[in-house]
Amino acid sequence: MDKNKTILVVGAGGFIAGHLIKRILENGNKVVACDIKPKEFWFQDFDNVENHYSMDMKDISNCMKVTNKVNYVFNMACNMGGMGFIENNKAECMQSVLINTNLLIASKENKIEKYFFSSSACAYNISKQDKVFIEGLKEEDAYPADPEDGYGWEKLFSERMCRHFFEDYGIQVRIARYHNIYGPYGTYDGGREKAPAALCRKVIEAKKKNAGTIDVWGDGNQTRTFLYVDECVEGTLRLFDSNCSDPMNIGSDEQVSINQMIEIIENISGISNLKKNHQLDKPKGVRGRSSNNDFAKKVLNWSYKMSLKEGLTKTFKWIENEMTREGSNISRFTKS
Ligand code: GDC
Repeated sequence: MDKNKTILVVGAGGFIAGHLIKRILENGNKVVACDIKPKEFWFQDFDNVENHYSMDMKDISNCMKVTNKVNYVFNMACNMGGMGFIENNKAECMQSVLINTNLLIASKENKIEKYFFSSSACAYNISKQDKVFIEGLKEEDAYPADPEDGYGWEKLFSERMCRHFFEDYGIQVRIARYHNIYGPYGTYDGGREKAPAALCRKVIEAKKKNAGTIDVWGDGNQTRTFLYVDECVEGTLRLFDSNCSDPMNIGSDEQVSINQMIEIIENISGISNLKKNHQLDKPKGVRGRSSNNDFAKKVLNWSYKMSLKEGLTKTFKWIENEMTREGSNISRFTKS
């Protein structure tokens, strides 16, 4: 990444964006950061950044203001969460389309050089994910369109909007489809947390209370691939530097069932044989999901390196520390 470029990160108070800003600052770039959340709810907050707290990017005048003085835009902003959130807040999720639309229009007006959009594996056709073990999803498997209801439709539509801004106006776009990114400085409680953080928290709570049982959504046989956040940032920056304007998977191919992931977390925690209370009425999402990473390997000459066990160990330690830390502000991680 050219050090002389000034970079706008939208959704800067969020999980992935916080890690991204850290890397961009290490590279020596100037950063402008904004988020709808007030200061106290940002996961990471860096001093040497022009921060805009409580700034709603659904409002085009805000988009115009912050794109005015930057070269590159990273749109990491959306109203989102794990299955517990996106299955019950479809209208909320779909309104994120305003962020991407207004930011693209403002980027065009202010002649932004390159625009990144953070899409999701939820953009994939759900009928291709109805078995426990599936072949990794290739980029073309998003069509014919039948994505996750609400959240996935917004992501697929916004991807397409990027494509047309590229085709019609020549804006350089880069689009990543993230596959369940996890790690420290992310939500682990309050309703928006995804499975890795939620299950770390539940195991930590069970250990603390000597409970012996944890609640698990679904039968636990559903599968996913998970990617550690540092790997995600690396893949994102490589994609950004590439010439690829098509959507690209940024994920791992270490496909595990939720039950297998719990076993890994139990090992990390030092306890074993927790009983699982499988809650079949809770949000489950697709039955099986896995990322095919051939396109990223070919175009970026890149693949993830960190095993799920290693990534979960780091995540577990961070969550455990947050849960036991004096003065830990749990609400920081739960605010919408
Ligand atoms: O929430 P999530 O990580 O989202 O859930 C994965 C699986 O883990 C689901 O089948 C869920 O039922 C199961 N699960 C079991 N127990 C729990 O306590 C729990 N909490 C949670 N959250 N899940 C539990 C996600 C989207 C994201 C993002 C990624 C991209 O879908 O929610 O917004 O876009 O996909 O890959 P998941 O993987 O279905």
